[in-house]
Amino acid sequence: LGQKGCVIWITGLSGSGKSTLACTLDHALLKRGNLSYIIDGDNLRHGLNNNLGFCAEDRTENIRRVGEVGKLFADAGVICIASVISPYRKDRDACRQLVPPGEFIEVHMNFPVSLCEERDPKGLYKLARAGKIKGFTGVDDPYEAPVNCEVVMQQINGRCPTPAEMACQLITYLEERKIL
Ligand code: GGZ
Repeated sequence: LGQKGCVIWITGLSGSGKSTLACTLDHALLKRGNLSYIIDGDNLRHGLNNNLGFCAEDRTENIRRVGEVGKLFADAGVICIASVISPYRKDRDACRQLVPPGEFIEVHMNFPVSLCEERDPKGLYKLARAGKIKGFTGVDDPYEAPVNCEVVMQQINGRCPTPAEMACQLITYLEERKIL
């Protein structure tokens, strides 16, 4: 395959662009002949994790399962792109411990909640502000930002990088680390 299995763990608020980046990266990898697979919080919650909600215990269990599935893909030599809010640091760190050193690449979508709320692609912030969704991350539920993650995505001179630019940055990172 010309690649090493790994887990690219994209963490950040709802509306921060995780899924879009995952999709763009997935396509870019496919185009260069690599094998990748996206596990998305939203998708897994319809199947494997359909018994879980959004209380702290359920989020922790959701992330544990995503981490274990990611480990299986990485073991199989696949570049697994996990796209989940994963709001708790200890849960992300536990997932990191599941794979060999260097094979867990944590990517923080570090965009202000105000920006994510402006985008509000599914209207969920609106519902959360209106009190119709309780315990919404970034509104009335915590998000613990990574402290020492591999890659941080953020605004530069007030401008957000495009999904293509971010995917490109990640591919360069993977090439430098000899994963690609
Ligand atoms: C956060 C919520 C909530 C609450 C529903 N808090 O933007 P989306 O819609 O498509 O992605 C969010 C998704 C989050 O699922 P995760 O599995 O990534 O969450 S976690 O890592 O915390 O387990 C959002 C939607 O589910 N959603 N209710 N209360 N996001």
